[in-house]
Amino acid sequence: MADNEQNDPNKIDDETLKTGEATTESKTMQRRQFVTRGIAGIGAGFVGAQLIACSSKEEAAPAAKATPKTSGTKATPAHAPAHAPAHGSVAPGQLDDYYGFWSGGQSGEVRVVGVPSMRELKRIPVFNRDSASGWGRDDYSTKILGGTNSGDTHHVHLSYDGGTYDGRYAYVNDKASARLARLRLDTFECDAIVDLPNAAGTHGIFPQRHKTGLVLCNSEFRLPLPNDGKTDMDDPSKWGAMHTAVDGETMEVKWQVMVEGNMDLCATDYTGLYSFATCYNSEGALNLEGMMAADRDVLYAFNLANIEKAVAAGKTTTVGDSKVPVIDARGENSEFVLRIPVPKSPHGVNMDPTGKYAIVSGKLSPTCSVVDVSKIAAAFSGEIKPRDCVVAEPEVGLGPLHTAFDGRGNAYTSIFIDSVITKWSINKAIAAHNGEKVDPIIEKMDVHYQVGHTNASMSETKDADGKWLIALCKFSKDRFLNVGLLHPENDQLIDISGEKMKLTHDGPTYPEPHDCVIVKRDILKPVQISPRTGPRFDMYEKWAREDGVDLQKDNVVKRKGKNVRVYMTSLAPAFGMQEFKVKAGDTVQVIVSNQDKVEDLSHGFNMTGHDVNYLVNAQGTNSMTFTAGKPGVYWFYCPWFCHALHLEMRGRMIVEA
Ligand code: CUK
Ligand code: CUA
Repeated sequence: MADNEQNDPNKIDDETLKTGEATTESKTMQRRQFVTRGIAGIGAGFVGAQLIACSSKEEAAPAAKATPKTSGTKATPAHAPAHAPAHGSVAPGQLDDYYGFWSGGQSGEVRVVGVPSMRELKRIPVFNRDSASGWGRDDYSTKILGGTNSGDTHHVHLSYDGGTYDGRYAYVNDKASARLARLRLDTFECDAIVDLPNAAGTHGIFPQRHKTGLVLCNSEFRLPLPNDGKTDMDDPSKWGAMHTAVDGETMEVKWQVMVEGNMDLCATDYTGLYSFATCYNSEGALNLEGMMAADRDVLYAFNLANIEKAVAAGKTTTVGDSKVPVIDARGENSEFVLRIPVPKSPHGVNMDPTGKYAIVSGKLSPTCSVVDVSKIAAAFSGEIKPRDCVVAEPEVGLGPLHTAFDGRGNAYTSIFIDSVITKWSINKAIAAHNGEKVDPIIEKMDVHYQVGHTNASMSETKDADGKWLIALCKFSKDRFLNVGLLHPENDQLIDISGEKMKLTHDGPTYPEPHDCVIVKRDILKPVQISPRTGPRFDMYEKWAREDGVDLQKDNVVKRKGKNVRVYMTSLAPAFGMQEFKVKAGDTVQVIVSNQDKVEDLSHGFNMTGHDVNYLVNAQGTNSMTFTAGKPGVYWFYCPWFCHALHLEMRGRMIVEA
């Protein structure tokens, strides 16, 4: 086993056979119910509208249910899928032009999809436990996950430099447990998860765009602050929510600003001055009717410079056990936060690629509010009213949720109730707002069915290129083979490069992607061989130093009392150790280092009968802690198809009484 390079695996067999093994075990499934199950026709623009995603009437009448309602006269039918190429325009063997990063919703993962082919390339486990890779089960990731077994990812965004992606990191929220995770994009692996104190329902997140700076995270759920069982338990009027800033480099929580309303979606401007949060419950209500009561809620605009100044000067407090500096900005507008009134229970907020406008999608109002970012300073200083920052409010359809951009001045808003994407002109909307007789609506395209997020290629950067738009439809009604109770959702890809929007692809996805970003492929520089850097390797190198072991070479058993570390190498098609002995009840860590240097030559380690399975990438190291079971012989084996003699890649753990 002296020369790695001479050990050539049987690549053809590998490719074919590995496919069947690379499945991800995804767990929690919980159908999302949209706005108002059981309550219809409440709110401006919603009289008679179908607020319920699938009423029982619809379920009983499948023939009638596939036709989405359209509000405008301009709806154009979606192109029949039969006319569209099966996989965008990417031939077998060709590479996609874009990486798509999809949140995996209740699966807790992030998915990587090639665009425009819509081929799913990878599932990156983040907040979930994955029996294929061992994520959430191996020694490193169990430490960063703590005791939490599930996650709910909604929003994936990449790190920025100068208004566009720098290709280094992706960040993703966990709504369920108020966490933020980071993926490193050289290895496409999660490298950090941080708990956000005093937060609940961490929903919208957004990194700063002028450089890799802060990542802002919104609490969707209001809490007593501190939530210690003693404070304000019976007085929800005093509850609040946290806008939390995490340092995108160190992943430390830097500060929090407390506001009175809840915060849903998040955006940052392009200059580093502001972050934004939509609030659909400015009422501070605890139930649905209350949350829908007011005709206007607000867009919070946070003044990051003023906040950082106050934090640096120590003009902050803390909440509960957390040491994180907090600014209490509840109540009135201040130097820290401005409340811009917008109709009605708004959802998405998206910055246009010029950096001039934040578009707030009205959800219970059929409008989008166009906020002129250049006016916000004057509103902070009191020269104009906050509402004067709104320079247009076009009617786009029933249930607008999110807005994407093509870099040519057009906005594309996902319209949930109408099941359409509305293309509209930002400049014309502003002109119409100023009294000109122009119609900002350019086109409405039916999508199938009940679209949540939409996003476009490079849309969240100054380099929005107007090629592809995705409609992440929450329901796939009759679009695919019936697979029983829970259906896939439907991701539709739309070509927006021409005059008219053109549907090119329907793709079923496992629940439930909420959002995605679509990134030019040359921005990312993934590595093929483990770089052996980062916290995972720091941990193993520390262990190896303690034990006087060379991870890359040694095959040795180190025992301290009942704790046994087994250091083992792997090189196709053999482990560096055929057999090791432990005693029943010992705490065992088998630390496998993969000596292979061939790209994608992954091994793994499965200890039969012990619930142990993990992946070891080329030049990587991994391990999992387990308790040696009853006395006997236990085979361990390599679970990844790595070589013609892959089945022979195994050994024995002898458990003695
Ligand atoms: S989202 Cu999280 S509820 Cu519209 Cu960004 Cu789906
Ligand atoms: Cu190594 Cu299979």
